[in-house]
This record gives sequence, structure tokens and C-alpha cells, in this order.
Amino acid sequence: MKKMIRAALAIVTLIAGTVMTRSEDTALAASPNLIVNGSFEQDYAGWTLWKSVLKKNPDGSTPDKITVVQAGTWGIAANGERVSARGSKYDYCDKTYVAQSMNLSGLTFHSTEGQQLAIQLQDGLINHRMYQDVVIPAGTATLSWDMFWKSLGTSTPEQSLSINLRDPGTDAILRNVYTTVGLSDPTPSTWVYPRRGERSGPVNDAPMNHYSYDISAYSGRTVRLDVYLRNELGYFPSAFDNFQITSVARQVPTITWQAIPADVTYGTPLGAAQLNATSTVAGRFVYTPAAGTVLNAGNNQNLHVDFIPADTTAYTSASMDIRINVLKATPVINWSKNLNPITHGTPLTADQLNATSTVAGSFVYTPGPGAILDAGNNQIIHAVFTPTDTANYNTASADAKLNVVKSKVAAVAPIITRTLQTAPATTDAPGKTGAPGKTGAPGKTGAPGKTSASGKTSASGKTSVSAKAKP
Ligand SMILES: [Ca+2]
Repeated sequence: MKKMIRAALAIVTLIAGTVMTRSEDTALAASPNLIVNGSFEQDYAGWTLWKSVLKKNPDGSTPDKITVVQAGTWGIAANGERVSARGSKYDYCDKTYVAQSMNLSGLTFHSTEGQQLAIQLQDGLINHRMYQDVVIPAGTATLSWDMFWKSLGTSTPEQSLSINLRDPGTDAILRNVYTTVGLSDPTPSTWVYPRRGERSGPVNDAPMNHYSYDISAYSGRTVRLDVYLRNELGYFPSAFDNFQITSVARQVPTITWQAIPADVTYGTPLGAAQLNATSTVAGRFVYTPAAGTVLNAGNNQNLHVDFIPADTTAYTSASMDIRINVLKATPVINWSKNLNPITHGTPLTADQLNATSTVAGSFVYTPGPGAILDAGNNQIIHAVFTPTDTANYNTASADAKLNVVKSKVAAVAPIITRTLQTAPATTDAPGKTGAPGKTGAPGKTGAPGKTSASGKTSASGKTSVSAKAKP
């Protein structure tokens, strides 16, 4: 009898599997389901089944699950199949046929994807799990499935069904996606989930409900999708089909930046006029170099921006580079356009050659310091400024006008010079050398009157000497 049932099951499975494969292909083409065999068309391929008794052994150790007394069945039902209370069902966890002991006359199950669905017929004090590890690529991710459950317990803690995302390494619960009662999960679902009895449909019918949950928070990692059934009471049937995790890859945001920013002059800090990238996606921009930076003069300098989207689940980061030209700055020269007049003969000094600049450097003037300009108005003095930082500054020049005026002091000066040159005539005054009482003895020469007359008529020294030689 058992062999016949097994054979019949095998045929059903084969037929169902054939039909389902086509359906799966269609589904895969339409939606990239990341779950292997999420609709149980290949029985439990891709899934790991597990069970364990709730209570510890008397010595505190966990009972070997292999030796656990059968208290529930991980079975597969065909669409529309009715599992009777006293029927036999193949248990894919223990790999044996198990007589069912539901307190109903039976349940009719409905697949929502393909021709098969998973059923769990709890009827004893035991935990059951069904899980598989799923690699979720970066992007947005959604977990959805169809489910039926029917608690026949009398108080909620004794029977519960939860669907979790777990860490494949530690098996720790990352996220409780769904639960019928509050397990001691760290992050209870925010779902308004049905309470006991709400899933009860028509007698002996197992209607499937659809569930969907955003699990984008776990994109980019591997998670363990886990169905966990806890039963400390009695009968607790459930059914599952069409598990799907779909992912939408992150998109690259579009960044727009003016391709060629206008040239700037050295000394201009980078600001909104240059660092003005935009995106159609919300996020923030990080520029290198940052705003406020003063670039050295030079062409084709790189400006880089990194864009960090606000929604890092749906969008990738992005970056962009553009070039900018920084022109040399021309130093500002501060110098009076009209210098204070000087008097002719006054050499140029720092009083006139006093241009300044806010930039370090040196001035060369033409004419330069010490030069004496001819008298005249509006004479041009030219200044050339050479900056110390020739990499970032141009040389610069400026002109100033200077009036050089004649003065009265300057006109008298030549006369003074000539007076000094005739000084001997002054010293050989006739009164001294030609004094008749001294050089000319009145009794001998008898011509004092000539000498005296000579000294009178001429102021020259020669005249006086001549008078001496005559005796
Ligand atoms: Ca199915």
C-alpha cells in the first residue's frame, strides 16, 4: 500500500514538475527571483529543512533531532490537493511517510504559483524551520510570498509562525519580517499581522494570502530567508508558495556640471560659480578641491566632484571631473597720478618714487632715483613692478606726472659764483699796496702823485705793482 502511494505521489510530482518548469521559466523571465525554487515546483530543492524538539533533555542537552519523535511534516501538496487527517504524507525533513493527525477532517491547499506548494502540518511539541541563503545584490529588494496558517491553539505564545532574515554565519535574526505572535526577536515587524483564527477560511479550506516586504536594507549582502514554526500546543497547519526576492539594481545618478567654467583670476576662491554640479537625484556633492580653495595660476586644472545620493539603496555614488583655467592676476599699483611739484635741481627720491602694491615685489622707475629733471610740467615718470610670485602675478606698470618748476634761488646762483672768482682784486685794494706813505718815499722819487693817481684810476693789482717797480 505504501509503495503504491509513493508511486502515485511520484507521478503527481513529475507531472506537476513538468508543468511548473514552464511556468517558472516565464516567471523568471518576467522577474529575476533570487530565491531558488521559491514556488516548490522542485519539492524542497534549494531549501534546508530542520526541526527540533522544544524541551531540553533532562541533563540540559539538546535532543538529537534525528531521534525526535515525529510531530510535524514538511510536505508538498499539489494544487487543490486535500490532505486528510488520517492520510499519509511524505515528510521531506525525515524522508519518510508520516501519518497525519490533524484534528480536522482534512485541508484543501491551493498553489499560487505553478502546481505545487509547501505545507507544514504541525501536530506536536516541536520547532520546524525551512530556510535558504540568498545573495541580494545592491539595489532595492523586495521579499514577497503567499501563505496560509491556522492556529488551533488556545493562547498565542504556544503557537507561532515567523519569517525572518538571518545572518548566514551566525544564524542570528537580522530582521523579523513577519510573525504571528511576538517572539523574542530584536526587531519586531511593524506589520499588522493577523491574529489567531483570522486566517481561518471556510472549513477544510486553506486560502492563501499575499505578503510583501521591503528588505532593501539588506541589499548587497547574503541573508538567510527563514520560515520558523514554533508549536508548544497541538495542531498548527500552514502552507507556503511563491517566495520571491526581487532586486532592482542601483542606478547611476546623472550629474550635470557646466562643462567649461569661466576662467578665473588668481586669488579668486572657488565658489558656487565654479562648484555648481547638479543631479536629478537628491544627494550631496563633495568637491576636490573644496570651496574656498585658491588655485595657482594655470590652465586645465582639475575640479572633481563626488556625488553621494540620499538614497544609497536605489542609487550608486557618482563622480565627475571638469577643467578650469586660472589666469595670472595683475597687481594693483598705488601711486599718485600727479606728484607734488619739485624745484628744478632737486634730484628724484623716494618722495616721488613711492609707488606701492599689495603684492610683494619690486619697482624700477624711469627716470630713477637721483635723476635731476629739467624744469617743465607734466613730466612722465614710469614705474615697472615685478612681482616676487611671477607664477601667479603679471608684471605691471604705472605712470605719474611731475612738474619741475624754476625757482628764484636758482637764477641768482651764477652771479654769486662770478663774484667769488674776482676775489684777488678785493684783497689787493689800492689803499693797501699803493699807499703813497709806505712804498713811495716822498723825498726820493718826488712822484708820489703819479703812484697815487695810478692807484686811483685803476682798481687792478697790476696797476699797483707797476707803481712799485717804477722807483
Ligand atoms: Ca508553487
